Amino acid sequence: MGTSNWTRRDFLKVLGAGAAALSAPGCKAAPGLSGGKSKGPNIVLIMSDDMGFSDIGCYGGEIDTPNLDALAADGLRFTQFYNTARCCPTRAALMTGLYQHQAGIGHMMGDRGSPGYRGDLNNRCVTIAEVMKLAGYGTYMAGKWHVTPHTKPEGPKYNWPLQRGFDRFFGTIHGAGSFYDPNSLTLDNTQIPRWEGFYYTDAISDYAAKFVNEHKGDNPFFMYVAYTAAHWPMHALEKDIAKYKGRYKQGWDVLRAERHAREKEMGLVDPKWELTLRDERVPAWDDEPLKEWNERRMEVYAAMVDNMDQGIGRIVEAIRKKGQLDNTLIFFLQDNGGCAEEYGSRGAIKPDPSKPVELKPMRPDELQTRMQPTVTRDGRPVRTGRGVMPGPDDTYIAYGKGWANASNTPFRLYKHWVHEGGISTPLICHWPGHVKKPGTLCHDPGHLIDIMATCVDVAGAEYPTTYQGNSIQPMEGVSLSPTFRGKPLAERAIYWEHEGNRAVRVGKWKLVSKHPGGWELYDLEQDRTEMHDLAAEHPEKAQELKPLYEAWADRCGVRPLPLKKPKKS
Ligand SMILES: [Ca+2]
Repeated sequence: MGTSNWTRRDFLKVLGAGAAALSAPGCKAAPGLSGGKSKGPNIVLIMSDDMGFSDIGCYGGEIDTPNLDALAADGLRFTQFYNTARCCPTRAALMTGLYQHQAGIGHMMGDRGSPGYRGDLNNRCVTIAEVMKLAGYGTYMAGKWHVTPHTKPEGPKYNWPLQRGFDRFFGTIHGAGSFYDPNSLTLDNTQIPRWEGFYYTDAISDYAAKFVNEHKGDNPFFMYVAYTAAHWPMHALEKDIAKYKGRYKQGWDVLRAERHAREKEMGLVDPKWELTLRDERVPAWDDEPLKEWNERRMEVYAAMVDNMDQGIGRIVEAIRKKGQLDNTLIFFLQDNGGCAEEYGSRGAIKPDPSKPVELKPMRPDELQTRMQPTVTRDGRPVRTGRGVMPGPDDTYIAYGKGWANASNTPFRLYKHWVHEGGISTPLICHWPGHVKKPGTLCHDPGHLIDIMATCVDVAGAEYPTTYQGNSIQPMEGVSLSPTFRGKPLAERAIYWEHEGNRAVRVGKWKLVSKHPGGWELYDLEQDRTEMHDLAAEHPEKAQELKPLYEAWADRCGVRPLPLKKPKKS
């Protein structure tokens, strides 16, 4: 790995170098804002897709993320921040400050026949962009939207970013696609074809930096940057993959052990929490027959994250060049845990490489409509299957369970489930002068719903009770700003439901169920890796938490499985 002798000192050195870079001479505090209604800071909310708790450097990963590490060194890192375990629900909760069912997106983009599961943002919620716009902010978005089923070029567009509070938008309406040729690629309200040399992660970074550069006036801006890295397919540029060649030779078992050691060293996880066992469906690395293929899958994954970090560096640089870095609150988080879906990576290689296929190339101006293209622009077949070496545009596969298991070190389960591996995310908060002790950790539990509350708080914005004639549900979260000053958050209950997987956490206690199983109870202070179910030992605690969950589920429109099938409209 070349990282086994990584010490705390090495990490601090990296962080220190980054911090120095960020606060280089010439980077003076921004002048006070004048003009716009809000005197609040700029807010940049960056989220990545399908990554585990331990992937980035400042959370124990070996992937090079110097720009995120620098933000962490100068900011605050949460060790117990939570998402909803899945793409669409996370985006719905993040954007609205409500639980996803309250915003209409309890599952994915299909209509499951009840208000909590319409698969489309409802009109009883507002987005952060809508609230910030009311406060006088410029509002920009680059990246993946994924909170409406209407992804076609001609709409309907009532729930596209420009209709939900953003002044400018570049990105994709749909939730997944090729990084070289994504479907539903959109500029403002118009779908566009990809251009020559296109790579989606770079395009998101460049548009975000461009929006920073083009922002005019004295009013602050809110920008949402939603990367699709490192969601499948494993697509990365050769220059970025080259850096990771051979880095995963020792396999997922060693990787998990190394990441766990660094997490303990950095104080991110408690040494008394046992490292979870390897997923029983994953072979020991020594027994894995396709080592070269598996190494390549992880090399590409790492390269995708690396490229995103480079782009975050360019966005931060654009803000710094404007003299606005000290006046900008930057968040970084991830939308769900590492993804064990073996998308495109099972079975024989298709189409069969030994049998030539004749495919029609796509016109340069043709809109891409397929999540998984069958053909590259120049007419080569896009291949899936076990053994396809990922990276280039004619492949479409996932990185697989073994690496997802390592991404989620030291926790259990994955994207979809609400055990800690599915819902735990890094949260970095960077705001010079306001985060009082740079480089520190906050161990208070927090949730996506808190981002809206924090934005409203720091911007001095008003969260509306009615919007465009509709009455708006009160926000569910709390402002995280006390934690910037080293103050604790008040204890409260936090809830999850996704695909019948359920949980409630109050303080150190978490009651959790993996559908269709029963309730398990964990003391997260002693055992955050959920290795020792205390439901039988502490039935009174389980009995205390169960009605809390049920009351929440009832209040927020959560329905038990099976949900109805999507209806044809
Ligand atoms: Ca995701």
